[in-house]
Amino acid sequence: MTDGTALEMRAMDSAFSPGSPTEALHATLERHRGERFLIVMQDFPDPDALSSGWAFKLIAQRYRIECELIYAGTLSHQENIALVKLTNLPAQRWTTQTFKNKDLSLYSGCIFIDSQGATSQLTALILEAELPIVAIIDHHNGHNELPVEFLDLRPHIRATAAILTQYIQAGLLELDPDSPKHTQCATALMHGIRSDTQNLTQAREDEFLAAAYLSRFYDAQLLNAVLRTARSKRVMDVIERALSNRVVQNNFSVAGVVYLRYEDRDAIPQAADFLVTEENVHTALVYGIVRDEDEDVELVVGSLRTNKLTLDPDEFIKEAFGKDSQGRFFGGGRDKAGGFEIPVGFLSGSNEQSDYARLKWEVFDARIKQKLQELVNPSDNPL
Ligand SMILES: [Mn+2]
Repeated sequence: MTDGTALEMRAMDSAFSPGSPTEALHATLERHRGERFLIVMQDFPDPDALSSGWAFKLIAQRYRIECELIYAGTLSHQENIALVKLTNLPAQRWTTQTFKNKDLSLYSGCIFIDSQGATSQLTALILEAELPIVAIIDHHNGHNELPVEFLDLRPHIRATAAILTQYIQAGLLELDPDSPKHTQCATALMHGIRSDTQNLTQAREDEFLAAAYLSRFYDAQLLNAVLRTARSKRVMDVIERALSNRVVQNNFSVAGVVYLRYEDRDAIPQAADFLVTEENVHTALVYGIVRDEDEDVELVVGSLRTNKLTLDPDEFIKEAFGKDSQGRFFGGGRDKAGGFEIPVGFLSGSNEQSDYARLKWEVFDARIKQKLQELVNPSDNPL
């Protein structure tokens, strides 16, 4: 593969269509040649974020820009762990403590990919450290409020991996079919597109064209290996709890799964994925209290899945749960999926088996059902 010489880059300048995001990104990276960036993903990065972040890192390398691809939470879905391990994806966990211990003077900027900063615990620290935000590339709804040099927000695109593939295709990175790293990254991008479009069933032209391009470089066997990873026993236990606790009313299936370990929080969306497959159910909402023993905090985490075309998960979650004291919504969504997080705050802590823990769960469980009541059943029967 050829690397980015100054001469080649000058040739690239004229190659991008004027005014295109590719041209603007190229100009931005050119201005920062030789610097170091942090690519910040959401706390619980999914395949779309992981693959897009990696692709960005490879693109930036052509401008002699070194990037660390980081997340503050955990890789909690067995498929995400498999993706990272099997493709050698260079993601690193930086907790808020890790971040505070780092020498930030090494970095001249940060990049948000597949998010606009709202889903990372690191964002507040980044703003505090006055680390400039160089780029935001995302496909979620909402408008960005952070000062940023390069912004590419495309809510009509179903996967950020399709946006990154378009940059690559437009010439920001030449994929070499003989490079194992490129093959692995193309496979990760394919997985990112697949996973944000429900196996391409929600894909539109942009995603199909991106997948068609990646099909020349990806490794189908490797992708299969990632997809074959099995659910852990603890995830199965949460799904079992969701099944037995579910209440179905007006085609909504609502289930509280009580307490979960932090590493298992991805069991919640997986349980919602499962509940929405029941006959006569169009929308499933699963929630539980996630305990982070390291930081000694608890969060109520919920996931919504819907097949109902007229239900907008973003609106639904915002209307049901509202905002926190700082005016930020507890959650939101995109097509067919949404989620929320409510800090337990002062009530956090205690032994899971105690009466106090049971009471606390009952309070949150009742409150969530109360909040959902009006939306699920306007005629006002208790759930
Ligand atoms: Mn995404």
